[in-house]
Amino acid sequence: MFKGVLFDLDGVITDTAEYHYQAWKKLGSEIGIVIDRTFNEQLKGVSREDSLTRMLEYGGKTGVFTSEEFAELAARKNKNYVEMIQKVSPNDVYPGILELLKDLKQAEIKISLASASKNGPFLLKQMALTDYFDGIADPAKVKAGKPAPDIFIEAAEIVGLTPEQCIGIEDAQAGIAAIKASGALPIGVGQAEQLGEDIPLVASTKELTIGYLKDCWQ
Ligand code: B16
Ligand code: MG
Repeated sequence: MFKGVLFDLDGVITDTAEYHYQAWKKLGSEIGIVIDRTFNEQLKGVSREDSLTRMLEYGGKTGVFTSEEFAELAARKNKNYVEMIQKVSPNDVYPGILELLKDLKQAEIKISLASASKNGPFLLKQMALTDYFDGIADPAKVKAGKPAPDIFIEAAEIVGLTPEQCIGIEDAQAGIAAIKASGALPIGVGQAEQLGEDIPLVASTKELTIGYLKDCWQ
């Protein structure tokens, strides 16, 4: 049996992925870069700075901004995003997630957060989920962001496990790649088009029951 579950946050526990998209879109419109949802798939799970780098590349503006301006743009996006997430509440937890957390706790399976977001602890607090988590990996501490495995390795280690003993749950291409590279068993939330045909996928978090996780493990 698996001994831990490593959770992505944005797009798995709640729909902040939409706020990230809106905040990047707004920043893009201020600097003359138009992004759409297809491009946004590439930003999911990717750190703030790496997302900005990708967006500048996409808009043909690589090298246009100094490092100070780059930092200002990243901070501006985050300011908008942080304003949007003030209203996040327990009502915003995706269907099935609270039941899953309760069932995992009852089964004494470790619960750890493997989010690239520096706003993760704030969001868990807003949704009243902090107490369910045995560990929260700090994305500022890991060397390389998703698709590198580092954050999933860290999330397993802080709860005393190896990734091989864990299931990782993700909604993003970069995140699934990171789980695979870590050695944990991936489960994707989303479509095969984005996440691939080779892993178990659920269309909705409602399907993420402890029974489903056990089936995937076997
Ligand atoms: P922040 P996850 C990721 O969270 C988001 O998917 C990604 O869009 C965002 O850029 C990244 O966190 C960094 O977030 O700017 O709040 O530090 O999906 O890994 O939970
Ligand atoms: Mg995500």
